[in-house]
Amino acid sequence: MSRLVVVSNRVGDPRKPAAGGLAVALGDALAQSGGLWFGWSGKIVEGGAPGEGELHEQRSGAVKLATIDLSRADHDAYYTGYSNQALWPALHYRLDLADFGAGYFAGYQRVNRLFARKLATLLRPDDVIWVHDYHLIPLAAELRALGCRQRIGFFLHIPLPPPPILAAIPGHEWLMRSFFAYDLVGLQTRVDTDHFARFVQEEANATALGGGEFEAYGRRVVARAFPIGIDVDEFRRLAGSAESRETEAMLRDQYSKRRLLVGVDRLDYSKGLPRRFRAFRELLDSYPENRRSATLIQIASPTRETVHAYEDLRHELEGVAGEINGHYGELDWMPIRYMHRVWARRRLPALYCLARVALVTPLRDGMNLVAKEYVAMQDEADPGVLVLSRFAGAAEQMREALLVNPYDIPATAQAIQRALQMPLDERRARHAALLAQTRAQDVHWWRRSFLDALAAIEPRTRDAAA
Ligand code: ADQ
Repeated sequence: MSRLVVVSNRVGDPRKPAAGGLAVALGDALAQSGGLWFGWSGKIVEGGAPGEGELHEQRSGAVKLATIDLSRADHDAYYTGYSNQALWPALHYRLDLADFGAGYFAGYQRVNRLFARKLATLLRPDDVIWVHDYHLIPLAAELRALGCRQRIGFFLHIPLPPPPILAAIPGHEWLMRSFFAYDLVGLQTRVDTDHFARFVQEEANATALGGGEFEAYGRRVVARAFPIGIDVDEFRRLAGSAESRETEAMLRDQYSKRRLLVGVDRLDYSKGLPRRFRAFRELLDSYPENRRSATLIQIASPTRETVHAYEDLRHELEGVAGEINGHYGELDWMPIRYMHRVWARRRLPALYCLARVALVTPLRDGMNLVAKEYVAMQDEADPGVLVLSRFAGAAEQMREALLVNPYDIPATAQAIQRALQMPLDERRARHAALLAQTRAQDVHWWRRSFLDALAAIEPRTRDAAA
């Protein structure tokens, strides 16, 4: 069995229960193969030399964790800059928010080169390497330049927009060429895969060889959709934790006379939070029977706070929530409970369990795992209803949710009302289909499908010339 090497910007410790979905998904596969997980340590060295960083190695059971520090200059250009101020907005269709600042691109290249240099010293010839997300698109090209011949796969967790948007990214030719150093490129949805196919054919004159394989720049790559999932049972087990039980008791006590709606997101402009709040206001306005009853609990945990767009969003959201609560609130009822703070993963199941409706209404999302977690936590005999944006990757699989266009605020309000009024039979039928889907294509299915597809690619097809 080949050793699995996972590379991602941040490294999770698979043995820690709070580690999160990716660590849960990859933990078993890493442990079975005595694998290696490589990435940034999370430490920023003030005044450190650009392109340099100390490597730390530690063990977590059978898994080796190798992490590297970043200098302040590298962190700001590679992570805050190019990854989160250029690629994140552009790949979420928000060119208006993208900042292709001077020095960002060079920093991105420099850190990818640094990762490759350090990682190459740890690799064995028959390793299988799996690189994750937009921070590391050029990593395989840098590894190939150092002579690495191992199988390398890449998975993009966020959307890939259509060709006209991709073509607006300065240096997009270089970025696209970088994908061809991989053997397999995994995307979240068929729509993303279609965008990839069109882009490489239109912009790089790639030849489609069938089965998702493309040839360009003298190399071949396979691009396919691998929609990521969750581990349903692992998530349900979290409900037994002390934190979850405590949260559930508190919610039952506080909200027994209310109908709870829930939103759980990182505070990010892609998640459509101001529009979600406006749709909720529209609900209270158009369907007054929900006043003194419907309560929206919105958790929006802080992220990337040094980026201006996030600060603007926070102010906007606080303004909208305050306005709605000021206008509709009563002494004994506040329409919106908005919490801008970090929430422990272990406390989420209780919130999902008690909510009659989940509002998952991003303007654009790679997948959105909150939608799947909500479905996993419903009581099958009396389940709640998922209101899901058609622009979340999850909408491709979760057809039995109430799909909405989050830009259409009255229609979203109408869908929320329908969710609140939905008869038990319909709720059960929709939920049963959603749960079966969430179980069938869970995170282990995702990992196996990707790694099987990577293993099935014949080495001779990598270089078109070979
Ligand atoms: P995210 O943008 O972080 O991830 P999402 O899939 O919604 O989006 O959440 C990932 C995990 O974070 C889930 O387990 C969720 O419970 C947790 N989470 C989100 N908000 C939280 C909060 N406020 N408090 C505590 N936990 C929270 C990126 C892409 C997504 C894609 C995932 C996985 O943007 O589109 O689904 O990667 O590929």
